[in-house]
Amino acid sequence: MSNLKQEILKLLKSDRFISGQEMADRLKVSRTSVWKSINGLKTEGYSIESVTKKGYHLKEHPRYISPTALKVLVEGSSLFTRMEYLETTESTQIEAMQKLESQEGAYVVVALEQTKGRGRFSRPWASPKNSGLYLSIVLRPNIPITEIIRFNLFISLALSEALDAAFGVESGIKWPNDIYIKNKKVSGFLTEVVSESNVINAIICGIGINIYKNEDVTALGTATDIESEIDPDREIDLDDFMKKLIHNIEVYYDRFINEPFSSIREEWKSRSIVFNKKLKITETNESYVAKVLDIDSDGFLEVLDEAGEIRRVVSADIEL
Ligand code: BT5
Repeated sequence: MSNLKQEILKLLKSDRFISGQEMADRLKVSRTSVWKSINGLKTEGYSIESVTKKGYHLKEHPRYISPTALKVLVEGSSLFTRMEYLETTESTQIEAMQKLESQEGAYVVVALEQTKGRGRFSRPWASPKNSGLYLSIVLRPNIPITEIIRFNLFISLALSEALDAAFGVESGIKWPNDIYIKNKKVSGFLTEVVSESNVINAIICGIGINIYKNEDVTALGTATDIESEIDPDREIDLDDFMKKLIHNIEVYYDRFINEPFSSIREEWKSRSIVFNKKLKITETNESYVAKVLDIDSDGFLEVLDEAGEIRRVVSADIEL
């Protein structure tokens, strides 16, 4: 049998109240083992209450993702073979890259804190302890490196939809790699690639999501977090969000491998927040103001600049 804590967590999540005896009977273990596992889950942050004559129940969700929850996710995953859990690290991107040789297949590295979290172009990503989710996913698609733009489009949809489903918010995609709620950035991702002869060996996609309010993040002025945006009557359940995110990544990764961008283009456009606005666009050495007209079948933006010229934008920063 898999780890007892995982099985007990599953039972606690499926029933409103469940007695220690019932858990012991269902899992064919002693009540002492059940009790020890419950204590283990409490140490991981689960608030488990025992009510006389009713049994145990999950009172509050932990403010951070737990190692046991990750193990439950790997068990049910059709894609990921391992999920590594770290209390703290410089960057999950670095951790994920260091494991490329020793770890086969697709895997995930999750941290509760990053001391040197980074965004694109080595910009910093504020990653305070127990305030956000910081993870890197490793995938090995074996396709031409030029496909990476399309990958970002599929992943942004997976992320935005998971946020909305788990937290009841209305997030939007800011091309190429940001997720916004009401004009503020709640999440960003960074896609790095290891390739040989223009074929991808591995994609290392790092995702950062602001969950709880934190001064380091609020101080940026352009950022928000789920706690500030969620309906106050609704609970933040990180295990549920991770489950939905991993599921969406599995679904959209499969679609990315098998389908063209056109199959998600309308869905993607309906979530995009860059269309028909005048925005400042910064490409490598040039900044200009332009209106975003459309996104083509390759995932490049078509923009109309102030001189009336239509440009095709491959990689850029966009200011709203
Ligand atoms: C990104 O870069 O948005 C990609 C962020 C990826 C972070 C994840 S966390 C797990 C994994 N491990 C890592 O080390 N990184 C990945 P970019 O588009 O370059 O945005 C960076 C800019 O966003 C910064 O220059 C700040 O202005 C702003 N920023 C920094 N921290 C932020 C935060 N927590 N929330 C919102 N905005 C932030």
